[in-house]
Amino acid sequence: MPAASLLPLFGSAAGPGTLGGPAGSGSGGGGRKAAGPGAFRLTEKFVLLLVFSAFITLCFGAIFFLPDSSKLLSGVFFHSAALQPPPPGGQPRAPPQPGGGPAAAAAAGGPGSLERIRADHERALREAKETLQKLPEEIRRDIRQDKEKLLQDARGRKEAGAPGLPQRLFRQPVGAVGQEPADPDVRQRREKIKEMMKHAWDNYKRYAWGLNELKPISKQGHSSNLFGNIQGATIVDALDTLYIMEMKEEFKEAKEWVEKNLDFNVNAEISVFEVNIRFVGGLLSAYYLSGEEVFRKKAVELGEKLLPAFNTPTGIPWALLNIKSGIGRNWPWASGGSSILAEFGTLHLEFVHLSHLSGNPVFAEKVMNIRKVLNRLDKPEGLYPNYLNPSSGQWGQHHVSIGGLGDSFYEYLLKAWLMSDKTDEDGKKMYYDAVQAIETHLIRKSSGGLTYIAEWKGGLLEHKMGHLTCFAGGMFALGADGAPSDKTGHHIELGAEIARTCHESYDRTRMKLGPEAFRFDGGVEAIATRQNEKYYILRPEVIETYMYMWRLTHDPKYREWGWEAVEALEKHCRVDGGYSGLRDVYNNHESHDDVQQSFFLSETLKYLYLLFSEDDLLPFEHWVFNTEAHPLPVLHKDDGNKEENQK
Ligand code: DMJ
Repeated sequence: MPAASLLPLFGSAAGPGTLGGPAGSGSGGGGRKAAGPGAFRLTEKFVLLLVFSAFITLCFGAIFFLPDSSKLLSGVFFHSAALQPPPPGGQPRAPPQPGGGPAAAAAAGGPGSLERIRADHERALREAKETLQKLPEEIRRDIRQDKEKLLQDARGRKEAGAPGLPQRLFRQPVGAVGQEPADPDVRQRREKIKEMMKHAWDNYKRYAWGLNELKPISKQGHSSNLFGNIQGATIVDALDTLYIMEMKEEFKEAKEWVEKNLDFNVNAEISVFEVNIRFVGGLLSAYYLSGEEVFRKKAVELGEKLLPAFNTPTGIPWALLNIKSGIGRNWPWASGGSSILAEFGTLHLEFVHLSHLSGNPVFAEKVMNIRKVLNRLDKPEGLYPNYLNPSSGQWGQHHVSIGGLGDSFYEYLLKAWLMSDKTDEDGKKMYYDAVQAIETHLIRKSSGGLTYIAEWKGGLLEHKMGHLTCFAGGMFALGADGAPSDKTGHHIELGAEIARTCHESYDRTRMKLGPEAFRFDGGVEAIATRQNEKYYILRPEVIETYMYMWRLTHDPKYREWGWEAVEALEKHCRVDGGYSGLRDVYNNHESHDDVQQSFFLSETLKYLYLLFSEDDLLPFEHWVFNTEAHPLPVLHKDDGNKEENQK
C-alpha cells in the first residue's frame, strides 16, 4: 500500500490535532493535560510515533532492498503496463502473446508474477543458506566451476561462427610458428626476405589497397579479368605469408579488410581455378593458421559460389563461371570447347578442406567425381592430355605438358595422398603411374647433360621447358618417399636434376632470373630463343623447387641458389613502388612490365622465407602447400578425419 495512505489513518486513530497541530498548542508552555480515556499523554504519543516510524522504515527497507525489488514495485504497487511508453502513433500495445513464457507474464504483472517473485526469493534464501554451510574451499571450487562454464559458453558462441556452419573447436596445427634460425647469417638473410615482403606490401597498401594487384611503376591498381570484379587478390593471397613472417599489424589490417570488404555477391565471370587456388586457398590457410572464424566463413561462402561450375553432363567443371547467374563456359581458345586439365585437376585439396570445415560433403563429392571420370578414360601412352570436353567426356587435342595447362593436376594427385595422411590410395596410384609415363615419354637429357621435361604433341616431342614446369623438381623429391622402394633415390635424383636445369636457365641470362620458357634445340640448352618467351613475371617455381630440395637434402647449394635469386630480384625487379616483372631477362637494361603479381607475395617470397627457416616451420609431415603456396594441414586419421580422407 502506498505509504501516503497510512498517515491519515494514523491521524484519525489518534484524534484530530494530536499530531497535526503545533506541539503543546492546547496545553500551554509544555504543561501536561490530564489523560482521559482514549487520549494519550505527550510522551506516549512520542513513543507511539517512534514505533510507527520504525515500522514504516522497515516496510520501505524491505521493498527497496530485497532482491528483485524493482519487479516488486512495478508488479505490486504499479501496473507494469502503465510503465511502458505508448507505442509510436498512439496505437495500443499488443498484449503479451501466449507462449511468451513465465518471465514475460511476470514482467507484464500477470497472475503468476507474485508467485514467481516469492519463489525466486525463497530459492535465493535457500541457496544463500546452503552456501553459508559450505566450507571455504567448496565455495571457491563452485566459483571456479561457474567461471569455467561462463568461459565455455562464450567460446561456444564465438566458435558457432557463420550461421549454417557447424561449431568447430579450433586447434592450431603443429608448425604454424617456428624457431628463429640458429645460424646468424641465415637469420640475417631471412630478415632481408621479410623486408622485401614489407616493401611489396607497403606499396600495395599505399597505391592499390583493396584492388587486385599493384602496378609498381605507375603506382596504381592493376585488375585482372581472372577474378572478374572480386577484389583484394593480393590481400587474400598474402594473408598466410604475413602470418608466418609474424607481420602482426599487417595481418590484422588484412583481416579487417576481409571482414568488411571481401564480397562475393558480385556479377562477375571468374576463372574457377584462379579463384580457387588464390582466394579459397588463401582463406583456408589463413583460417588454419590463425583460427579466425571469418576466414572459414568466407572460404565456405566462396566454395558454394563455385559449385554451379560443376553443372555439366560429366561433372567436369567449366573453366569460367558467372558467380551471380551460375552460368559457366570454357575458354574460347581451348581445343574443341574443352576444360583444362590443370584447372579442373587443381581443386581437390581445397574442396576436401571445404567439406571438412563446413560438414557439407558436396565439395569432396564434386572432386572425387572428377577422379572417377578420369579413371574411366583411356589415356594415350598412359599420359593425360591437357584438354577434356565436359559434355562428351572425351579428350580434346592430345597435347601433354607438365608445365602450363597440365602442371598442378599431377601436383594435386601426390598432395591429395599426402594430405589424406596417406590413405587416398587412388590418388597415390594415379600419381606414380603418371610419373612413370612422364619419365618414359617426356623426360630427356640434353647433350650437355641437363635433364629436362619436354612437351608431347600427338606423339611428337617439343624440346621446350616452361618456367612453370620447374615446380616438378620439388614435386618429384616430395614424392620420393612414397615411390616403390627401389625408386625412392631415383625420384630424389630426378628432383635434383630438374633443380639444376632450372638453375641453369637462370644462370644463362643477363639478369640471373629465368625466362618464361627455354629450349633444348637448335644448338641451345636452357635458353629462350623466342622473343615472346624471354620475360620473367616474378614467378616462384624455381625457388619452390630449391625450397623442397633444401628441406629434403639439406644440400647448402639450394640456399645459395635461392640467395642468387634474392640478389637478382633486388637488383632488377625492385623499384620504388614495389616489385615488377621484366620483359626480357637477356637484355642489358630492365624493361619493367609494371605488374606486381599477387603470387609474388603468396609464393615467391614465402618459399624464399621457408628456404631460410628451420624445418619446424610448416613441416611437411603436417602441412601440404596448395599450388599457390597456401599451406593446408594434413588430415591426420587419428584426429578423427578418416571419413574426409577416404571420400
Ligand atoms: C601460380 O598462380 C600458381 O603457382 C599456379 O599453379 C601456376 N602459376 C602461378 C605462378 O607462376
